This record gives sequence, structure tokens and C-alpha cells, in this order.
Amino acid sequence: MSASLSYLERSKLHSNPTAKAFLELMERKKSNLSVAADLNKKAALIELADKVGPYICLLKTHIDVVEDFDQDLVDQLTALAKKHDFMIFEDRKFADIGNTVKLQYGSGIYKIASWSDITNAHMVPGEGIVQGLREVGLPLNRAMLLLAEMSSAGTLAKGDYTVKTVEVARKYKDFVVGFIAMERYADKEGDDFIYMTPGVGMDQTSDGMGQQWKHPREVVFDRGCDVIIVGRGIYGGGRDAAKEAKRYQEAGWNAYVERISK
Ligand code: 5IU
Repeated sequence: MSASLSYLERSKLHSNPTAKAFLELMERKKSNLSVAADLNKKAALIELADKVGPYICLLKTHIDVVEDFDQDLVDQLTALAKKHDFMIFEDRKFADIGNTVKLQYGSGIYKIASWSDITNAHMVPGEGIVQGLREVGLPLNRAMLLLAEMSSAGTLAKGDYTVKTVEVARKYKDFVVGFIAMERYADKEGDDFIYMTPGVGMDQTSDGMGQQWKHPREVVFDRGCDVIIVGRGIYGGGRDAAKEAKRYQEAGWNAYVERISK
């Protein structure tokens, strides 16, 4: 049901402040594009964020690949998020017991909870992982996604694993606001999860290392997902990142408009 509602209508269904603000932002900016900035130099990451900033709703980071990480990088990224009106998603894929992920999320060098609006986790350890992250994230008004499926060939996250992941998300809706998923699952009464999908590309279908790229229309219109996550399709192979981001923004948004108008 919620696949046919606008992002703005759906923002009213959420109690989590980040989910609400994120859906409003998508509508305001007419963007369901997230750029996956897998770059290992601070200056390159900042440059990319500034270039694609006008076209994205969400910047997805892997902060632990940045060789010259420092607090100034975080300060610059959060300033760019303000300047261009986007949110930040550290794709940390937590995977340990509740007590350990609490430490990994809130402390260490990266202090992810202090700057990342959204993060994510595997369900392998059981629901204690959500309890741990929620304890740190909820007081800061953060939100998280569960990895219900992955985009890569041979992923073990499928079938019953995915079904159980959705059940846990329903139990902790105040903090788990959506999924990394390849399709939208059956909505139950009261569900409104945000579906984010990596493995999106318009020019190639595979990277030779298991990644499988789908067209934005297939992801948003056919499969009912909400956010397209695009990395190398935008910045890889010497591409003009701003130009490509604009192209993906339009493709993603058109597919969404087509979906809610059908
Ligand atoms: N990513 C995936 N697949 C997944 C999950 C995360 O590709 O199932 I969970 C990440 C990895 C990379 C980005 O940061 O999304 C995709 O980048 P490319 O568009 O360059 O493949």
C-alpha cells in the first residue's frame, strides 16, 4: 500500500524524526538518489560530496576506507549536508552482539552515532544487535536500516532470513525505519518501511566481482523500492559525477512519479 503514497504522505506515518525528515527532504528536493562514495582520500570524498550534493537525498559513506580520516572530514561532510540539504548514511553493516555494537557505534575513532543520520546492521547475531544500536542511536534521534537482502551474487541473506529480519524491524519500528533490500515486501497494517537498494547502474550490469547492477526504473517502479544507491555508475571510470548524478536523479525520480501515479 505505502508504495503508492508519496514520500511526503509517508513522512506523516513515521514517529522517528530522521525518517520523517528524510522523506520530507526527498519530496522537497525531488531526489531518491543516494551516492555511494567509496573513496579512500578525504579530499576526493569532500569533492565528490560537493559535486553530487545538489542531486542527492543521502550520501552513503564507508568511513573506514578513508586513509586520512580526521574529525575535520566529519565537520566538512556535515557542513556539505547542510549546504546541499542531504542526509548521511554510514554503511557500517554492524554484525556483532549488542554490547559490542554499542561501542562500535558510539565510540572509537569514528564516533559514527555523532554524525551519521542513518546506519545499518546485519541480523546474523539476532535482535540484540538492534537493542544495542538503539540504545545509542535513539537518544540522538538517529535511525537504522536492517540488511534484509544484498545485491551481490550468491548472498545468503534471502528467504527465511529476510522474513525474520522484517519481523524484527516491526518490533523496533521507532528506530528501524527501513531495509537494504532488492524489492519491497508485503506491507502489513501499520508498516511503512523505507527501502534502499544498492546495485544500481544504467550502463553496466556487473563488475566481475559479484556486484549486480539494475536500472533505476526496475528498482523503483517494478520492485517498489524507495532509494537508489549508486556508486561507480556516478563517479567511476573518470565520469563527470555531477552530470551522472543529475541523470540518475532524473531516472529515479521519474520512476517514482510513474509508480505513485499508476
Ligand atoms: N552495497 C552493495 N550491495 C549491498 C549492500 C551494500 O553494493 O547489498 I548492504 C554497497 C557497496 C558499495 C555500494 O558501497 O553499495 C555500491 O556501489 P557501486 O554502485 O559502485 O556498486
